[in-house]
Amino acid sequence: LTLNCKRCSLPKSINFFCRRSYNTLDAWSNIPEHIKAKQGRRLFLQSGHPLCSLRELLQQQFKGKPINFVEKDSPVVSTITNFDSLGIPKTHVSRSKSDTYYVNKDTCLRTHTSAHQLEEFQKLAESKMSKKGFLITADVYRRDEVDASHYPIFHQMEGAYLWDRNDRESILKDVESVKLDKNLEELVIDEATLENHDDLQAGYSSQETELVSIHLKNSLTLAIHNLVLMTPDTGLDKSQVRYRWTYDSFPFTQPSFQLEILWKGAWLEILGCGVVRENILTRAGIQNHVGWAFGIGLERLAMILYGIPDIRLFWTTDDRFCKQFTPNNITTFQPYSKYPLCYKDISFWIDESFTANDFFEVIRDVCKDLVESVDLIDQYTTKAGKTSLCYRVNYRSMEKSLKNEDVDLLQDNLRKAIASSLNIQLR
Ligand code: FA5
Ligand code: MG
Repeated sequence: LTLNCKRCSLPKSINFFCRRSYNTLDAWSNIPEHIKAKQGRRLFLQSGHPLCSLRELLQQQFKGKPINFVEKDSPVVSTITNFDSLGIPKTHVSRSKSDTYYVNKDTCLRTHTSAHQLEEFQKLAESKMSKKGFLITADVYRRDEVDASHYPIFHQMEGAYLWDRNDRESILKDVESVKLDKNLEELVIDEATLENHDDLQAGYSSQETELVSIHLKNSLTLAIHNLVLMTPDTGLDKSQVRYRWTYDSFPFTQPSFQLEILWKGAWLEILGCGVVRENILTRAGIQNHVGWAFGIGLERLAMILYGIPDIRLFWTTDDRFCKQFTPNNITTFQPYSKYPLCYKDISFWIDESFTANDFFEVIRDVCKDLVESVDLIDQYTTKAGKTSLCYRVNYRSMEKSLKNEDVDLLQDNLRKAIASSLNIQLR
């Protein structure tokens, strides 16, 4: 027997949105039904699901290190936890209502696993640094575009590792232990070698920063390449795999990097990372340490390793997907027939209040997972200054062939929903 909450009708065990303290809705509240409906799926803990296997396999890469392995439950966090604890400025775009799901003004759904950095660093301090790092896995939430590699709920694994600054020997030893062999080195393009880069933190020397950065990049390249080597020969073309490191920027690391993998002829971003800012360690009660942190997008990596072509598939309950994988194994996704694509265009006049993410959100709410992607195909502004947009909505089910009348009805409902909920004028 599952007890359902009277207010939101979700099972009580997972109705994270209805706890007493979150009851006050306000002008910031913007969590749609399609997000609530997915609470409790916990894909990264479902044995056999590719996201669960990938979590296990990545964790295995770091076994043997003195670190904590953590899985987070409720995605509801305060804005202090999600943003302020990481020094994210009050004006940062990621805080806007068009990018983040808010329960209310002070409470949101975590937008990244970095939200838990501070509390996990605090645990290291409490362990008197007998633990030197952590790996956190959790579901994270973002209002984002609609295409094959973006989904409003996805999963991240956050890792961190620290060294005592006075123990240079162990830093050097660890750096030595993650050296890449010649074959692997040839697959890596490193555009972020710090040579012409003076973006250092005041408290750390360039040598120290360089050692930590090398250890960070090599550890991640090795961990991911080990998984690439586990993929069956029938799947990923291993001779075509390329890794590319470039600079990135995060308020909580400096310098910061990102890793991309060449996939289907294009670079796909897999993770962001960098040297942890000293003030975050200080805030956690850690002194005289230096180290790195990263955040991997698990879906992106799973798509490459398992050959999963569309991010929506992770959420399907179709047995043809779920039953083809076995726990802690990487096998190549066997597509069941691909159903026909049907597209419809939608045009409207906008004013300055329009944000594309609001439009995408209505699409996700009305059409659920039946929309594969949405493309802006035309845009113009009249002499009088009125702007018109035309989007192409690509409909395709992962499970069945959509009938024309199904798509007409969806498009009709979509038109009605955007006309009533957005400040636009349909054309
Ligand atoms: C972050 O989220 C940082 N917190 C990562 C980090 C951690 C940096 C620790 C430094 C230290 P970013 O926004 O780039 O960074 O997201 C990380 C990864 O999540 C991306 O590289 C991508 O793989 C994945 N990702 C981002 N948005 C989506 C989405 N909408 N759908 C699926 N995966 C996504
Ligand atoms: Mg990024």
